[in-house]
Amino acid sequence: MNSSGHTAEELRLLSKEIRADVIRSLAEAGSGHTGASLGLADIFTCLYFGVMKHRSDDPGWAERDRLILSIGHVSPVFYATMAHSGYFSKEELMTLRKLGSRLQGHPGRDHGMPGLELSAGSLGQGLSVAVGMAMAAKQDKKDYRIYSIQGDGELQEGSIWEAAMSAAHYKLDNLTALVDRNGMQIDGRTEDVMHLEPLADKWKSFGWHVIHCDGHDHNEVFNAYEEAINIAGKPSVILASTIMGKGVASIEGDHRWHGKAPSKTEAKAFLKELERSKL
Ligand SMILES: Cc1ncc(C[n+]2csc(CCOP(=O)(O)OP(=O)(O)O)c2C)c(N)n1
Repeated sequence: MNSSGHTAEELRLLSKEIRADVIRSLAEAGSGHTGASLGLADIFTCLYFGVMKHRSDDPGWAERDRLILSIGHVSPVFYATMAHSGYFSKEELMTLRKLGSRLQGHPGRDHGMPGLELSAGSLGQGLSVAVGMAMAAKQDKKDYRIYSIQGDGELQEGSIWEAAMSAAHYKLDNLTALVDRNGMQIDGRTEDVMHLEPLADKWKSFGWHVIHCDGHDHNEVFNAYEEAINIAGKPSVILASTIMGKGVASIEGDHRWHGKAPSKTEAKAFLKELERSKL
């Protein structure tokens, strides 16, 4: 048992099932982003099944923690986790990217999806929104926390660093950002496209508390969030090492799966690989 109240085995199976739903829903949609969606399954499991205060039967609960998913393209893992949390049925996952569905390729509040804080897809905007929400919580003397998720390629957007600067200036210790440090972006390795290292030093120099974790180890992820919650006077960022495509060995670490969905035949093979994986 860990801080989530779930056993390690329960969390392991949950993340695996979320990955399977990511594969199934993407194959049904025929398009979408597979790589980082699979890579983020363990982190989403921890957020929705332990870290965040939220109520699937009351998505607008005023005291809820807010998740700002800046990288809207990983919607398949977001939706699959929300379905497992009870926000909507697992059957609805099969409407991903269909006309009229609440579950659009990039999450949109206009489509009526419950529990969605921000319409997202245009990279670089989420951290600024998270900063605004964290400031509002402080002004209103509310205890809820703000969690944001950034892609590592997304950090090449200048607006991220304006937001980082202001979060430190306003001492937003109710804000925890997480960077999905899979080392990949749409065109290849982040370090080849526009290098980010030394990444921890960059965040530290902007006044943030920096935490490292293995983004596929549930305990490490829980510990990282707990450390962040206990830091006073500054915002925290978790640099989570992940592997794009994690769980499907044949595509792990392959940036060509950043924005591609499996065909129905590939999906069958992926599900078998997932079943065989040591996850
Ligand atoms: C402002 C903006 N520019 C470009 C894109 C297109 N785009 C979508 S995802 C992506 C790569 C982002 O890399 P990263 O954040 O590392 O995500 P990952 O490859 O890990 O999924 C790009 C360039 C976008 N959505 N928004």
